[in-house]
Amino acid sequence: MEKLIISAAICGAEVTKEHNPAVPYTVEEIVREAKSAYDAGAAVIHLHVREDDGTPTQSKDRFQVVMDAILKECPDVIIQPSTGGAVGMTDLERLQSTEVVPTPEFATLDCGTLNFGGDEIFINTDNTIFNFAKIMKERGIKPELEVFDKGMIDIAMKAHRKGLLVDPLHFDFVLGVQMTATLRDLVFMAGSIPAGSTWTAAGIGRSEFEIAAATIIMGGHVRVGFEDNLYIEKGVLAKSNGELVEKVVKLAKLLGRKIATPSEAREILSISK
Ligand code: KMH
Ligand code: ZN
Repeated sequence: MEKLIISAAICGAEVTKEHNPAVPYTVEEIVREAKSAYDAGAAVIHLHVREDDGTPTQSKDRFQVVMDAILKECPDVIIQPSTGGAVGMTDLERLQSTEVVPTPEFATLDCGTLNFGGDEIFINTDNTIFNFAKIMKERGIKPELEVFDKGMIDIAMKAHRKGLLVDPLHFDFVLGVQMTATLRDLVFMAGSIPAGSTWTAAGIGRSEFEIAAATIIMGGHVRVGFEDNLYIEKGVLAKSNGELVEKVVKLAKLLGRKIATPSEAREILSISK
């Protein structure tokens, strides 16, 4: 089976130090978490950035500083900036993370609007999605198609029919926000994407490692990290993103899957550096 790409969503925009004191805010803290994940076996860092007080930001300058600092410590890692940002940000704010130099090789593209808990709605209209896809295509950025339910796969395929996405596609199934995170959901999502596509799955909260184990067996790729889950096991906070990645590496070893280096991940994802 293809080697396993581990993505680490190290920071997110919603979790705070009140949830887990190891959630990173400052540049130094974000670099510390990126390095712990990379050293443990992550090939991809899914990146959000914060102000020093923890406020999420999509500031181009902040992304530039953080990305430069991560690359000093993890020179070959694939950094995947978020274009989702935080609920309520404008499209222009969100797109700033794609304006850093050099242009990112990979970035998220959220493929639909969803309920984000309480009164929060994460808005991604068709025009937003098509515009983000067009800009990423023009800039040569590979989109990771973030799909929180099956309808979002269908919206991504609309963008594909418009010529806004380049094959092979790469999806990230984010399970446990809008749709549930059962094995049936995972099998349904994996069976709903075009042949030849690659996929990652992220199980939110307590489903993280169950979804990871199933994904390893099914031949997909795995995302873990504080953005998705703060616990290493029931009731025990993870000390670092590295600890979460280590657990996936152990699962992969048990299940007979080797871990992809960043350069192997680029090959699997058809990303040219
Ligand atoms: N923070 C969420 C509103 C992404 O990174 O593209 C959006 C999100 C998805 O995290
Ligand atoms: Zn994110």
